Amino acid sequence: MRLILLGPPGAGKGTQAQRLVERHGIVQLSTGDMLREAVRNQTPVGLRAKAVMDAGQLVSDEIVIGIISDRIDAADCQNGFILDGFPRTVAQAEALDRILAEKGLKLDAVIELRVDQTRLLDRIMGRAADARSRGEPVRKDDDPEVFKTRLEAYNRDTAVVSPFYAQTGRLVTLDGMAPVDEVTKAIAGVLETV
Ligand code: B4P
Repeated sequence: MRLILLGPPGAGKGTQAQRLVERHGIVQLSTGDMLREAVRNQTPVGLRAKAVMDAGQLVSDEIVIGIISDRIDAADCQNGFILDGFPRTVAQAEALDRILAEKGLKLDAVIELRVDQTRLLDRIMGRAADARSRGEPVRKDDDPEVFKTRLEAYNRDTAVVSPFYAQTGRLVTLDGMAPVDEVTKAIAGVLETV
C-alpha cells in the first residue's frame, strides 16, 4: 500500500501514520522526522535545513525531493509506505508522480485530515507541554510565534497540494477534528476500499 497523509501542521499526520505502521506493518516516511534526524547528526542536509526548520519555513524542494527519492528505493519500502509531511508543495507532488511513474508504482490513496486552523495551535502547545512533562526537549518549531510562520507557509505553499490531487480524483478528505481513535477508524474505512 502506498499512501499520502496531507494536512496542516498539527493535523495529526504523524499520530495516524504511527498507528498505520503498527496495524499494517508498512513504513512511515516522515520528512519532518528525517530532517530532524539529519539535523541531530549534523549531516550536510541537516546543516542546511536547521535554521529553516527552526524558523518554521519549508526546507527547499530540492533537498526534500532528494531525500524521498533515495528513501523510496530502500528494501523496506518495497511493500509500500505512508508519506507523512510530503508532498508539501505542488513541485514536490509533481516530482513524486514522476518518481513513482519511473519505477512503475502507483499511489493507492491520498488522505487529507481537515482541522480548523483555530484548533491547531492548541494541539501544538499540547505536544510541547507533553514533552516538557516527560522531561524531553521541546521542538524549536513548537513555539507560538514559529507556529504562525508554519501556518503561513502551509497556507501559501501546501494548501494547494490537496486540489492538485483532487483534480485527478485521488483525494479523500476526512474530519481530523474527531478524537484520534475515530480518525483512525475513518482512515481504515478508506483503506478497505483501495
Ligand atoms: P512535521 O514534522 O511534518 O510536523 P507537523 O506538521 O507538526 O506534524 P503532524 O501533522 O504530523 O502533527 P502530529 O500528528 O504530531 O514538519 C516539521 C518541519 O519540517 C516543517 O515545518 C518543515 O520545516 C520541515 N519539513 C517537513 N517536511 C517537509 C517537506 N516535505 N518540505 C519542506 N519542508 C518540510 O500532531 C500534533 C499534536 O496534535 C500531537 O500532540 C497530537 O497528539 C495531537 N493530535 C493529533 N491528532 C489529534 C486528534 N485527532 N485530536 C486531538 N489531538 C490530536
